[in-house]
Amino acid sequence: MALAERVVAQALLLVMAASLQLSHAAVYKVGDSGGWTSIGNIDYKQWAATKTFQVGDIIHFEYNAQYHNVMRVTHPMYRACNATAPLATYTTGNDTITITTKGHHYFLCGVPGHCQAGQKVDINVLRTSETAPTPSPSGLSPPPSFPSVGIPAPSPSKATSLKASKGSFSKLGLAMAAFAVFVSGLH
Ligand SMILES: [Cu+2]
Repeated sequence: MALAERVVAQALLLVMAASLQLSHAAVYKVGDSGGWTSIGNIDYKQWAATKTFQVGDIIHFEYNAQYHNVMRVTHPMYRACNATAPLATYTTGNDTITITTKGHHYFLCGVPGHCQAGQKVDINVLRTSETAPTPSPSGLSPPPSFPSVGIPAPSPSKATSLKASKGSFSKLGLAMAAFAVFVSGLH
């Protein structure tokens, strides 16, 4: 395969993998029907605790932009309700933020007193959470192998994870088939 074609094909595969990942994305409205507010003592810690956030998920902040805003801050700023130097500020009243990395994402309302009143949320994407497989930049890596020798009968949880992985592989296979068609079309 010529280098140019290889690059194009790999780029295409990456786009496909990304779109597969997007199809798994969920939209979470912060506070659910209560939205993003300092009134009513909404427990955003409790709200976040009931969710399993994953990379690619969309966090939706809905609020009256006259009275509130959204600021992404560091952990120390979050703990101290310090809104003086946010990493990012959102002010439309209808903000959607796509989570692109694992770990904690801290948000608070920068209006004085609101964070202290509880208008702050920690979106934690667990590092162990399952994500869609993505090809490595150097080409296709072989699928991870599962230990099959010397282990007792699979536990229900193991059976579930195997099933999920098979599903992901068949999707990847579909993408690869489409990519093969694309490459043969180049000739
Ligand atoms: Cu506020």
